Amino acid sequence: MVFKVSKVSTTPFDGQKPGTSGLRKKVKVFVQPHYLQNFVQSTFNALTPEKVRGATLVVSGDGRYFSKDAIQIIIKMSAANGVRRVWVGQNGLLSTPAVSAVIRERVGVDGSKASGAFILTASHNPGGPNEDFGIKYNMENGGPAPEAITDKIFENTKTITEYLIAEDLPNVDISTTGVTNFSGPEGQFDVEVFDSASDYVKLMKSIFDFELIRKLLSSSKFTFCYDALHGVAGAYAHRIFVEELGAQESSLLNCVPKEDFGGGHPDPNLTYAKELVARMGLGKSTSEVEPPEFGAAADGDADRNMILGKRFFVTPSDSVAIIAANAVNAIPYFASGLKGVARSMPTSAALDVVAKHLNLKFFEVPTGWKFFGNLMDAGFCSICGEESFGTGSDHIREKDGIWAVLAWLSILAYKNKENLNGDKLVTVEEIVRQHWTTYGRHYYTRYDYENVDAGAAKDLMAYLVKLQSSLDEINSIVKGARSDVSNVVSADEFEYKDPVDGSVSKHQGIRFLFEDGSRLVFRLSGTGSEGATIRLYIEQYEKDSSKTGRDSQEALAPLVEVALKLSKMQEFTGRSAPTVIT
Ligand code: VG1
Ligand code: CO
Repeated sequence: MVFKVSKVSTTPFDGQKPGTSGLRKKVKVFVQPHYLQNFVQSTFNALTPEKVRGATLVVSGDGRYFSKDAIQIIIKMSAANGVRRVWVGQNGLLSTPAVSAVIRERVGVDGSKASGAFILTASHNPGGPNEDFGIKYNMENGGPAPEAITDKIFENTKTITEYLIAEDLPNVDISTTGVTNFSGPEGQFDVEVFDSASDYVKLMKSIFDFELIRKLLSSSKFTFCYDALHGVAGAYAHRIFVEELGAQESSLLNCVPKEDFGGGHPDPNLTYAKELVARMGLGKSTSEVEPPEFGAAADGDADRNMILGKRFFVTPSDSVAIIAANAVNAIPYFASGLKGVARSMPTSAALDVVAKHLNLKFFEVPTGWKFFGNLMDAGFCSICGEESFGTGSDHIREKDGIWAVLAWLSILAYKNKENLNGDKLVTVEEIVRQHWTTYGRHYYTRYDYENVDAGAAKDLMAYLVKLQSSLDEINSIVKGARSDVSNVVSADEFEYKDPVDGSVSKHQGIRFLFEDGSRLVFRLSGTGSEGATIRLYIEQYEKDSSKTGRDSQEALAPLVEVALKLSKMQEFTGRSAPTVIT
């Protein structure tokens, strides 16, 4: 039977603008007739024809509610748009980093290679019928579509009048691996369902010394815990940590992927990863049981990571700096040296200090992983990170949660190489404190005001931009709030010119830079699905090694006070406290 291609008339929906990482909306919005279809067709129309006709596309995601229906719709639309084959991870599951790896590495039995992917995820946002769904398109290099493409997609969504779909194509069983062949008016169309983990596991084994990590994990002195928060990381955790590296089954928490993430918020931070935080001895209740030496968590689509030691939290900004400082020795993939390092603007300058010490190329880009891709493709950057629990390298073009855990395990394994039978292992905390002693410490915190009235958030930002025209006025507010805080020496909106393609991204965050190197940054989130989220990033550098051991909220209290006064946070938002502090 030859499937038929139908042209379906449609009208545009408002607000289909991809944010920091794709289009994210409530499921209720996505299930409206034509809503997903409009976005998918607008994406096809934004690509050059050879990236669609005859192409191989990957479609999968973090398994959240509505994914299974969305996959069938995208398969039917791909068939109708002349795509040659669609690759789907078993049960529709592929982590965001695994999608990137599949695009870059996987070769089909007939030699085919993928040229792009629809990733179905809203990442760290909750899932379920009343929660969020999301979709984003990744390109041939395995990275998120750049702004030139996402802008085009958005323009197309505003004028769309019809989409193509093969309505009579039967649903494909995505629960079992194998190839299903179909015949269309223009020839063959195949759907291949494949194992979600194999390509990714193979890539990890080519990067890290699994033997060395295995020795660490099998040492009786080392204890480990990994929390997937019911996200897609669970589809990889057992294979990698238990089967490959010999960790105990009991080290895995919440590693069964669920459509609603067990009703939780799959965001690996101190607020939402409650169970792990308690197990690691960081919660308020002190448990009888000795916490593990090392703990980590992932977000819904497994591109984020949180790293914890026993009763110790590693800030993501420190984490990327520490990985960069140790990579050449501890990780075989980097043995011949780093090409350079990069961070997003609001991420602390801990990485800058390492780059300087090691004489590495260094880049500061706007928030969002898409900005790292060009640097990596051009060979300028090996390791990069964001303060928002994102860390990764040029092995793919997405941040990579499990990679970050393996990087930390590699550092621990390397530092304890000669020590596995000794008295005591070198701990996560010791590695971090040693790093601060060598490089100084960047005290860092982020305040999130979630679901604030969108108009109020806009007004607050506009007020700050206006305030930036007068340093005198700024400093009189600063000094009025706290006389012990240094002067603001520059205030601007971050603007980035891509050194590879020259493209310019404006309005990427409002910065206040202080004489002593402290920074305050304000920006609006681009990943929320309702209202607005204001993010306030606060950072202070301490070089004196006798002062690097303070509690960070205490050390930052004066700057926090200044930030709240400067922005009139409570006045604009009505909030006396943030929703989340990290
Ligand atoms: C947030 C983070 C940003 C990250 C983005 C996507 O964006 O701040 O650093 O790249 O999420 O991460 P925003 O615009 O809300 O601040 V993920 O794991 O949600 O794909
Ligand atoms: Co994510």
